[in-house]
Amino acid sequence: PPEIIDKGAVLLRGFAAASELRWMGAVQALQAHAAFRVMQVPGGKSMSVAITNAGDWGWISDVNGYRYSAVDPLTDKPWPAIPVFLHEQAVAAAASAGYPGFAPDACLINRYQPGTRMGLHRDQDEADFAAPIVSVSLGLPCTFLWGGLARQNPVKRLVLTHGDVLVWGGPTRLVFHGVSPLKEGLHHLLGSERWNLTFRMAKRAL
Ligand code: MD3
Ligand code: FE
Repeated sequence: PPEIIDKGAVLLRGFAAASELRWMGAVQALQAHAAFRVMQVPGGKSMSVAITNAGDWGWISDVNGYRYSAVDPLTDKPWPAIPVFLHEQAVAAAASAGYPGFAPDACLINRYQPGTRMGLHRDQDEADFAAPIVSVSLGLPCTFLWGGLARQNPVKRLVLTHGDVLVWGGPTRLVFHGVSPLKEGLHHLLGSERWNLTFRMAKRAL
């Protein structure tokens, strides 16, 4: 049964597990066209995780800031399309969490290795905050950090495991969130990695 984890935020445990091989095969194929890479952030440091994208828009970062780009800065070519099956699954997950009409035009893929993390941030580069974000976890488990609408609010912890799908929208769409450093481990399909895919409506309106 869907778990409500915050106002508007729904956790579908294991939603993607039944088709895990299709998810992983799709990501393998995508990264042959748009490689995982570590991006710089404003201030000159680098992100901890490696990322790539699929879709009409890809989220990128450099010393000048964060934005969505239609082309991969490594190749100057468009990002690969979001595979049809993944797009359908993301739309179905959103609908079952109470968000009909989800039409993602961007899929950001994060690759975690042991010790890598994602600091507290909010996703605010999208055009329409009425649209939810659908997040799919594959591989090693992680501790997801979920705070409030202000950075100083207390943070709760939630373990996300292989196949879990989190749909985050509504009044808590702009909460601060992050991921604790990945612990060493061995997943039977992904080895020592965790992959996270987030489907977004970057430029489109709900
Ligand atoms: C809550 N990714 O890519 S997924 C990100 O596991 C990101 O790689 C994390 O935060 C990861 O931006 C967390 C869960 C998630 C995704 C988007 C959200 C939670 C969210 C957007 C708003 C609020
Ligand atoms: Fe985020």
